[in-house]
Order: sequence, then C-alpha cells, then structure tokens
Amino acid sequence: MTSPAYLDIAPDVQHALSTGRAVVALESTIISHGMPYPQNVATALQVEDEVRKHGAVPATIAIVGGRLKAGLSRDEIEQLGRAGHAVTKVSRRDIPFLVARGGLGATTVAATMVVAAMAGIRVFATGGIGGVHRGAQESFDISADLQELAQTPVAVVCAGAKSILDLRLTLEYLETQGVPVVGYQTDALPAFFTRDSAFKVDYRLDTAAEIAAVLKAKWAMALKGGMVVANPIPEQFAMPREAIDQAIEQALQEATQQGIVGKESTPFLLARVCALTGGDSLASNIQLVLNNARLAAAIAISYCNS
Ligand code: PSU
Ligand code: MN
Repeated sequence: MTSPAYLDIAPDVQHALSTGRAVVALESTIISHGMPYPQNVATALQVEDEVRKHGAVPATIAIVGGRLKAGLSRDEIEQLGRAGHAVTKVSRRDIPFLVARGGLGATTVAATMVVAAMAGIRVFATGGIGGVHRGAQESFDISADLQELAQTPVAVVCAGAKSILDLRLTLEYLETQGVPVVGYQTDALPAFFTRDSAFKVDYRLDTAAEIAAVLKAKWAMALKGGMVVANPIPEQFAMPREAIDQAIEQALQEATQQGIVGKESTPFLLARVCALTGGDSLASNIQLVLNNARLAAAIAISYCNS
C-alpha cells in the first residue's frame, strides 16, 4: 500500500504492512499528557521494544510538521515527551488544523484510531481510554474516543478506564454505539489501576486467537467500528483501591474548583492523580501499558495469521 497524502508510514511499518506482518499502533497523548517527563519518553520507547520483542512492529502515531505519522523516530518521541502539555492534544476534530498549519500534535485514542485506520493498522495498545465523565449529565463531557470506537475499525487494548470517569455510563454509551467490550481472561471491567470494578464486560475471551477471530468476523461483515479489549493490570502492580479512590476524589474536586473543562479536563486529572499518588501509580501505569503492548502484539499476530 502506498501512503496516502498527508500520511507518512515509517519504512519498517510499511514493510510489515505490505508483507502481511503484525503491526501495533501506539498513541502519543499518553506521552505528552499522560505521564511526566522523562518517564513518558522512557516508557514510550520501552513499549515499542515490548511490541518488537513479542513479534510485531510498533507504530507510534502523532502529527509532526503537519504530517500524520505512523511510526516515530526516537527524536520525535523525545520532542513530544519533553514538550509535554505544551504539545497540542489532538482528537479527531483537531486533525485538519494541525495538518493545515504544519503543527506538532499528540494524538489521543480517537485520533490515533483515525490515523491507524488510514495506514491499515487494526490493533492499537494504550493505557486507558477516555469515556463518559462523572457529572456528564450536566457537563456533557463524553470523550470523542467513544464515538471513534463506534465508527473506526481498530481494536483498542487498554486496562479499562480510570475511575476519573463514570464507568457505568461509559459502558452504557458503548452499548448504545454498538461497541463491544471484551474482558481478556476476566468477567469484570478492569478500572485501570485495579483489576476489577463493580461492572461486567460484555464478553470474556481467554486467548488472543479468540479475540482475533471476533475481529475477523466483525470486519469481514463490514460491521463498522472497533472493539475495546480490556486487559487487567498484572496483580503484582495493582494499586490499593482506597489510595487511588482518594486521589481521584481530590483531583475531581480541584478540577471543579478551578473550572477545568473541555479538552483540559482529562490531562489535568491525569496529572493530579499522578502527583497525588506519587511514584506508585506511575510505576503501575507503566506496567499496565507494557502488559497491553504484549497482548496487542499477540492479537495482531493472530489476526494476520488467520
Ligand atoms: N486516560 C489515561 N491516560 C491517558 C488518556 C486517558 O489513563 O493518557 C488520554 C488518551 O490519549 C485518551 C485521552 O484518548 O486522554 C482522552 O481525552 P478526552 O477525555 O479529553 O477525550
Ligand atoms: Mn472531554
């Protein structure tokens, strides 16, 4: 496949795609807005290595110099991580503006799915997806990630969603939009730092091959949209629920007091939860992303071989 206008596919990614080998997309807002520097850069590079070690080719996605990129250089990852919140956080609506002005942008789950689909990449690993925010009845704050999952054919492997969100409403929204939520070796919806929550997933699947088979069936029938693959954080890295809940409550209060809304909301909450829980939550965050990278690689390989 040749790169469409606006899109640069890195040579190793292009080679894998044209020879039918497994590729795993990775997002860049997690680098700029999801973790502090320098751990964000170290993690991004480590996650790429983890994908490679497990037999797939990583394609970290961002917008650089107004070009959509599927596959970044180390320098580009360093640039995004160092600039942090100064980089534009790019969701679907923002993409044409960054392209037109030749800008630097970090792609959210939604925008990463858009670019992955353009490149022909079907499997994507990240930490957590956006969702319906608590108090959305008033604020209408529902992440564009959920609409993207409804329309773009990319499977997103994540550790569930952080409870900065309303997990119940997030599941309801996904159900309405026809987006399946699969639990990998679990019946419970993982809540990012913890392995479970009060909610059930729609389907439990215990192997990467079963997940790949469902993706094949879905897309073979041209059913549009993606899938959430919720992969619980490994037991040894899970956080005590009380510590996390307390930090999240405080972060939410601060956001309300400071009038943080719109696209600033999630980055603000992520940064506050990270600061309030110190290095523990960051270490957990890093481990769960690595864990998702491994599962995504296995799913991508099964998908290519089936
Ligand atoms: N949740 C996390 N870490 C993250 C994000 C969410 O635990 O880094 C990022 C992802 O890029 C996600 C975005 O797509 O935040 C959602 O932002 P919003 O809620 O503004 O749609
Ligand atoms: Mn929002």
